[in-house]
Amino acid sequence: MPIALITGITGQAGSYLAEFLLAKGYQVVGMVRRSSTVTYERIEHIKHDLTLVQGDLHDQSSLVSILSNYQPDEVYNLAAQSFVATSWNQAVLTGEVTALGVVRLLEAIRMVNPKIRFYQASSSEMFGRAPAPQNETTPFHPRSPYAVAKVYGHWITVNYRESYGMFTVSGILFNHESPRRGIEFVTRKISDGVARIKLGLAKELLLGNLEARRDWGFAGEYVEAMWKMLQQETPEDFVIGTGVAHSVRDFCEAAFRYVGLNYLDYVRQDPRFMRPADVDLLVADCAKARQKLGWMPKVTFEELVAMMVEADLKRLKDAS
Ligand code: NAP
Ligand code: G4F
Repeated sequence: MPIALITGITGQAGSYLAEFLLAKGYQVVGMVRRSSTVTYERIEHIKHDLTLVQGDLHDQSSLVSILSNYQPDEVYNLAAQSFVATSWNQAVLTGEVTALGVVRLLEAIRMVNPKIRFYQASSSEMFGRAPAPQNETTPFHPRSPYAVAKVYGHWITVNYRESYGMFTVSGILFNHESPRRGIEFVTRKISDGVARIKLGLAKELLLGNLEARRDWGFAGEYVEAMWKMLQQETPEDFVIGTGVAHSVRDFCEAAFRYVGLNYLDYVRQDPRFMRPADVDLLVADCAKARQKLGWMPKVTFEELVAMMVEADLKRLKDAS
């Protein structure tokens, strides 16, 4: 039975990846960090099939122990301080976890077993201002401390491949969303806001930049691409997205329309949610992934919006 270690297993993508790998017959080891309250909400339903171990990307020796004790064949590094807005307020912490955390893990792998296959969760945020559509050869122009940290994570992953011949790959994923998305990210903030307004629990929805455009796909499908990257004969980096961009305004329009409301009656702009530097347009050219991985997303933008609004309506109704 192959063994996979997932860092960030309690996060949105980690939970879907764990489900996917369990279904493929893997033993799934999940690294979780110690906190005063348990954050297993997204993996509660599969918790008994997982091996959960304490560790932290800040702590090198915890990484070495986990690798030595469990001897994984594959490591998926999904852990990060992943919220772009927070990266301006906690720039050093973001660098420690999202950038240096990657090299701590790579060093641990190099020491324990350099044959382990390694996946790094890189981000389309690295492209920042680069002209769209973006692919594997597009130069990076990061626009936030988070994106700068991810650029380090990307290049150190490439560097360990080139320096030591290790099987390390960087998956450059565009925004992926789901009902499990953290509540502070814009899509989930909108789906939750729409559900609250529809159920009479809120009157308005405060947002920042409505004109930013993103390539939004369904997280549940993107984890297969991560796995496929580690099954290739040779390690290479891949861009993963849908190839279609929508604005935050489009997302609002579609989400409110889904429940029979007009977003213009409820959405207000609030400068508190504007960023010091934003990214205007991200859209993937994922021709390489289509050709070499045979990966194509199926869930459309409209289906994603509906899925998220439905889930929030149900959650709030069940809670009342
Ligand atoms: P997420 O929901 O924010 O999950 C982040 C995970 O990292 C959580 O499990 C969190 O643990 C863990 N973590 C944070 N700091 C840690 C530390 N110091 N040590 C160990 N674990 C730590 O993120 P996501 O949306 O699933 O994204 C997964 C990865 O893909 C991230 O690296 C993100 O930057 C990257 N990415 C995401 C997208 C996207 O659109 N979602 C696109 C491109 C790249 P707690 O539960 O304890 O907080
Ligand atoms: O949902 P967001 O916070 O996601 P962002 O910044 O694109 O980052 C996400 O995707 C990246 C991949 O490209 C990941 F690497 C990263 O970890 C994360 O998962 O914001 C999307 C857009 C931004 O332009 C933001 O300015 O929405 C705009 N926005 C407008 N109003 C807002 C809001 N974003 C948030 N979070 N909250 C608002 O009220």
